[in-house]
Amino acid sequence: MRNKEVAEILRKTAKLLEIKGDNPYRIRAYERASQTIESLTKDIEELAREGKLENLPGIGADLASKIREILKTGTFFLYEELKREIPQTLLTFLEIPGLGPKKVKAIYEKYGITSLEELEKACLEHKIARLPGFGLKTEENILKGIKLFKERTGRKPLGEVLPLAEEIVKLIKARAPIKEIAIAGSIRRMRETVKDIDILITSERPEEVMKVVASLPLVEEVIAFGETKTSVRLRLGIQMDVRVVDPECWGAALAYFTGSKAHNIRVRELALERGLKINEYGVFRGDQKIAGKTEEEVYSAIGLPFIPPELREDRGEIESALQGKLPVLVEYNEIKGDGHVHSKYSDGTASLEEILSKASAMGLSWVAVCDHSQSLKVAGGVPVEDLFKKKARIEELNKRSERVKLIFGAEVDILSDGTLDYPDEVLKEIDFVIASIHTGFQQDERQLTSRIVSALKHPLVHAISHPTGRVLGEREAYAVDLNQVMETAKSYGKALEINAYYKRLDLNDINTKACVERGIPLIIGSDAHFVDQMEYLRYGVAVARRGWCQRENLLNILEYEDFMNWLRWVRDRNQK
Ligand code: DGT
Ligand code: CA
Ligand code: ZN
Repeated sequence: MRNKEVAEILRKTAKLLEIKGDNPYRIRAYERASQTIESLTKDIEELAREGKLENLPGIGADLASKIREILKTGTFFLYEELKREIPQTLLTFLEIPGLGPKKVKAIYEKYGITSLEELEKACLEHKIARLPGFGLKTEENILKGIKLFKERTGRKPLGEVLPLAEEIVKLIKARAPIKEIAIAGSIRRMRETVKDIDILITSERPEEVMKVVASLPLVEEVIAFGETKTSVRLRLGIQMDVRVVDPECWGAALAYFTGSKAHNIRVRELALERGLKINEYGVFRGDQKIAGKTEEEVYSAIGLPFIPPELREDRGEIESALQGKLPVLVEYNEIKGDGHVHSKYSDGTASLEEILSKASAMGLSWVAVCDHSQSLKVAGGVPVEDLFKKKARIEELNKRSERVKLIFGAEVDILSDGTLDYPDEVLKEIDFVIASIHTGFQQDERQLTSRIVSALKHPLVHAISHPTGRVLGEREAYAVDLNQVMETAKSYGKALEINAYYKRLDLNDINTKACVERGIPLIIGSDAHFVDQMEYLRYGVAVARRGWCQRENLLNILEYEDFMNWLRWVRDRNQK
């Protein structure tokens, strides 16, 4: 049944036409068709095959042919055209109480606002109230609407939820009679965003445990209370499901509730092929339970090695596991350096000394201090004179610091014409040059791609930072042909960054995997602007692992001297 899919496209078409200010009859026609199809109990594909689409109420020859086009191609001409004309993100604005299509259109046309965050900001700055037909009251309503909408729909970034989940685990451990406890679900898989917190526990006194859970200080509301499962709503606006399971089933439950669903389905199919049954209680041959206590035992009963949670997305891990070719993923504690940190020299808050001591506390051996370049005034871009002061200071500090070294780096802006924001004589004095785009996002794909490609080809550049520019929940990736970027990086031996700031995670897991497959070197950078943000490195490692990264793919595992050698080697190779 593809009814939902078809209804959804027609509904979005109606909305986009509304924002555009199109003919109301046409808009209504798409809306009605969408509702009709949504409420159908018959399969739309079948109706189309039987030539009966035209019999549906409100669907004439014209709409019927469009529906056939959707069924054939997954989309249709008008919808594609509208999507090119109007940013699709505006559709979410219509879901906000207090915002109709006319208002959305006015806001977009006046300020070019396309994300909820920008809209929120504009309201707080009272820019919206100033628009004709708006006013302070409307603005206030929009703000309320945004808040509700976020609570209703939002997946939350891992970087916000994981620390909370860990805090909760600590509290439960301290207060309740538990034996084992683990975070499962998408958090255990380290997915970039998560819907809820899934926690598994074993205990001999489940009721006591659940009472502790229900009365945790972070709990806003108990949705369901039971000895085996309790669900609560946390103050952050996120749900948490806690399950107490039998220790004999611990491994099976952990595997089941870690998911992903797609991975579980493949594992279950494999079990069936082998005459076994698997569920959250164990692996069974007929009525006999043959595994369940540990995850290793569960996987092994089905003929699989243990598969790291970060890989469990049905992206080829089952096939690789069956062939004995699972990657040996880079480990969280193998990271020796941070490839991208900002200091007081640009818009960071930390002094070089503070960065050194944080790195030391984290057990790192090097940190590349990559401040913004001169023309990025909003981010305190470093003028050339100060660059050399910074260089001298780093050399001085490095002499005194045995275990941890700073690397003199820069995050150099790629200007709109593809040239770099420092002259070559300056660039060649900088040990580590990462280049990135901070302005001119609106350019088309050809221009943006060629900017990045020329930066990659520049002999003094080592890496591209946050290659797609996306910011979770705030900004979509800019239009860039990543394939071409990767090809260029590959042929010039340059690295691409996994920016570990939890709202960026750019490259993401899928693009990281594409780089790994092509043998492109990767470098994780926390992009910290406060020293504590260096701890975001773990989210970068998570992306690396989800992208099948092994030691050989990642520059951060190198010792300081080896990394410095790589930096020189890249320049030597490109200057010949
Ligand atoms: P989320 O919460 O959307 O960020 O992602 P998950 O993966 O944590 O999803 P969630 O919380 O709905 O369910 C947790 C795990 O439970 C999921 O990864 C796999 C398992 N699970 C849930 N529903 C099903 C199902 O219908 N079939 C199978 N095989 N597994 C399921
Ligand atoms: Ca979940
Ligand atoms: Zn940066």
